This record gives sequence, structure tokens and C-alpha cells, in this order.
Amino acid sequence: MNRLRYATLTVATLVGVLAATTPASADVNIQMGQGQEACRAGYVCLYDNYGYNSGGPARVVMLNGDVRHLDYYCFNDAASSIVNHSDRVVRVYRDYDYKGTAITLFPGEVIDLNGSSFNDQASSVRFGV
Ligand SMILES: [Ca+2]
Repeated sequence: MNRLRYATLTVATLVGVLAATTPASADVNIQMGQGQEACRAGYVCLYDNYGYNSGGPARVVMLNGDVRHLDYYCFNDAASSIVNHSDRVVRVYRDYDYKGTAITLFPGEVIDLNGSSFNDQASSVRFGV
């Protein structure tokens, strides 16, 4: 192995280590969708309407990391149903900055907030707590 090739491999290894240890920023997508199956594996999805947008395709916010304020995505106080298709526990808070009362969803868990006092209240989302 020549010196240049060794150096290249070392840099690649270091980048790999840094990528593994630095928390990834949240990947957040907003799209129109309907049904629990609209939520991709690895994501938590907040639906604009109850029944996972049972009335027809509507906004779905898909995220795989913490969101301090859903207002960043024009989705504050909007979620009416939630799907956790990630492999982590997630807490959805009534207030921004992970404050206020929260609901907890375990991996695979779903919740329809129709008729709940938490309907149209979610303001922040945090994983793994
Ligand atoms: Ca709503």
C-alpha cells in the first residue's frame, strides 16, 4: 500500500467515525398523504387530520430527529394523528422546546388524537426520552 492510498483510507475512516458520533440533524419532509402506510420506515409522522388523514390526502410531516418547534414547518398546533414508524421512543410535547405535557409513542405505536385534549396542540418532538 503506498503512502497516498493509506492517507486516503485514514481520512475516510475518520469521516466515518465523525459521522457515527455526531448527532445527525433532523431530516424533515412535508408532503400530502393519507393512511398509516404513508409514513416511511424510520420516521415519525404527524398528520394534519384525524384518522391519519382519513378524509383524504392532507399534510403529513415526516421526521427522524428532534424538532424544537413545529412552527419551523408551519405545523404548530396542527397534529391530529401520529404514527411512529421509527425504532425509537418519541415524545410529542404540547409546547415548544420540549416543554409542557407530552404523549409518548413507542416504536410501531400510533395514536389518533380525534376528540383528545391533545388534538391540534403538538409543538415539539423529541426522540429517545
Ligand atoms: Ca389538525
